[in-house]
Amino acid sequence: MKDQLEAIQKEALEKVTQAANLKELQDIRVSYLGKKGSITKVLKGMGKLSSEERPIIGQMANAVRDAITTSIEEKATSLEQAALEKRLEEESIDVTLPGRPVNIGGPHLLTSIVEEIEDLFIGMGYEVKEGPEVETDYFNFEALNLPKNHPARDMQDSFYITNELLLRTHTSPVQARTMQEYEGNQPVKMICPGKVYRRDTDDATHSHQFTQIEGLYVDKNVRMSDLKGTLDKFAKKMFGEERKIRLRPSFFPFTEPSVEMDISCKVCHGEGCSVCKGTGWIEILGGGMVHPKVLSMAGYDPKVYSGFAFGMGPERIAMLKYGVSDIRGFYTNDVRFLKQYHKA
Ligand code: 2NL
Repeated sequence: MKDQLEAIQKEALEKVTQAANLKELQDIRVSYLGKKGSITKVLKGMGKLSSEERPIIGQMANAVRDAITTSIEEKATSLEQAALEKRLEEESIDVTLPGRPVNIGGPHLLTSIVEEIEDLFIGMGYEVKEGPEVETDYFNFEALNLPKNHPARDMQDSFYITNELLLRTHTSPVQARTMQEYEGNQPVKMICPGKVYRRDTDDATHSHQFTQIEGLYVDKNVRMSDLKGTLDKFAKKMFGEERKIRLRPSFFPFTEPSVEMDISCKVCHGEGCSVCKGTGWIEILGGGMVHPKVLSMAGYDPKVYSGFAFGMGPERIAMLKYGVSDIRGFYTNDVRFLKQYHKA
């Protein structure tokens, strides 16, 4: 029996050494240590032994069982370790692999320009106001000294919705609304950026929908020199301190007198070149002193209050500042165009 146990131990330990996986190891456990296993069989035969032999063989059988159990456990641990290492090897992440590029958007050129202009005027104490794009005939025309039958009110030039409603043709109605809201007894210092609409055929310099920023300053003792100083500051901040401005007489129904403002050409500094078409100057906006009728219609007494107003097209400002040659670039949104103007 002693020989038998030794043989079982030797055989079992060899098999454990050779076991390739946990399943095989489990089979070995069952065939040696299980209820019908080799060791159990030996122990069942112990009844035939003498009382002297029985404890010796019993002790030996226990020792063999312990040795096999220990070797199975050790082998199991090493198989599990090997399996884990294999998995870690297979599932390892290559941290040197380049990442997939993420496309980050940025503000549209028109948005940037509008915000830049807003910031300049906010810095001079103006508030930024917005209003409806669908306007009444009254605020879009009547309140701005454009009475019915005025040539600038040609049905052909505006998008009418009904007889009384249209898509605003300028942002001035926002200012007319604000003056009315302030009831003629407090100063107004505001700019109003927004979309405007005109019936026009789109080309490189015209669009049926574009952007306007208008400014209005109404108070006691507001003079033309205030307009000139304000616009000079604006032009220098926007285009460079070396730029000069000039005002030319013009006409708008809502201002009197009316002016158009030019800035000196940055290419030739006023000498005349192809950029400024030989004049040395580039037109950038229009303005003037608010017409007394516009003030009185809004409830301001023109004998007490005076004001200046101006209007500009941010697309034109951006085109001049960045050399954009086609206004449609702002609306077609080709990312190759837009990307050139993303600030870091
Ligand atoms: C231009 C010229 C201008 C105004 C806009 C205005 C508004 C009120 C009263 C008086 Cl409420 N005037 N706005 C005045 C003169 C010119 O815009 O060429 N814009 C692109």
